Amino acid sequence: TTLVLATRNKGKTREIMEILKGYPVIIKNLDDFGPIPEVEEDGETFDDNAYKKASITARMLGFPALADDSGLVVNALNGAPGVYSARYGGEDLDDAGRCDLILKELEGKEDRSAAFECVISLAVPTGAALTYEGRVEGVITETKAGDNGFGYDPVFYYEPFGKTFAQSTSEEKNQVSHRGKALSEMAAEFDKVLIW
Ligand code: ITT
Repeated sequence: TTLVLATRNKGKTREIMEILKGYPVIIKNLDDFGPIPEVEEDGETFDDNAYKKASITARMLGFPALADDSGLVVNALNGAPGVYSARYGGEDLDDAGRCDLILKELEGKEDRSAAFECVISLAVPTGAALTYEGRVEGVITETKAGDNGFGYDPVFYYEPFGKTFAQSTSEEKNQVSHRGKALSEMAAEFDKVLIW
């Protein structure tokens, strides 16, 4: 079975490939198909965006497609950046800039609890899809720490590890992460997935 990863995010791609290593699928990336139009992410939930990315890609390319929509949910910020995690603070900020913005917005706030959430949508070319979800809770640090991972990992402190996700190895992170959980749920019913 061929599976197209419907993402342009390199950090996600790396983690998804690592997690699915050993499963009987041939993974293709969007870049393998040459120039194709961007899918506009205008949904209000992770679910909407994941389904949209997976189903449009599967229809367009004629292969099953897997999309990941995910983000950081900060309680003291009423759930922000949430579905806007990738572009929070505007197009000019990079990952480090977005981490700094979160730290600034949490200055003086007592509640630093947060979670990463992930919805994986697996769609076939007809548009039918299966959905898997994962969530992991953590605490926003006072300063950035660590160089591994991507996105908000340097400010996401995972208490059971006693360090941030950016200070963890990818094996450690994948064991407990929102993405790791959603994908292992998918892997648990891979037989169903494979007959598609
Ligand atoms: P695609 O839509 O092409 O997959 P994207 O980066 O636009 O890429 P999202 O809209 O799902 O994807 O945005 C998710 C953002 O949430 C991502 O850019 C990170 O900033 C953040 N994020 C998600 N998972 C993360 C993780 O495991 N560690 C750190 N940050 C994460």
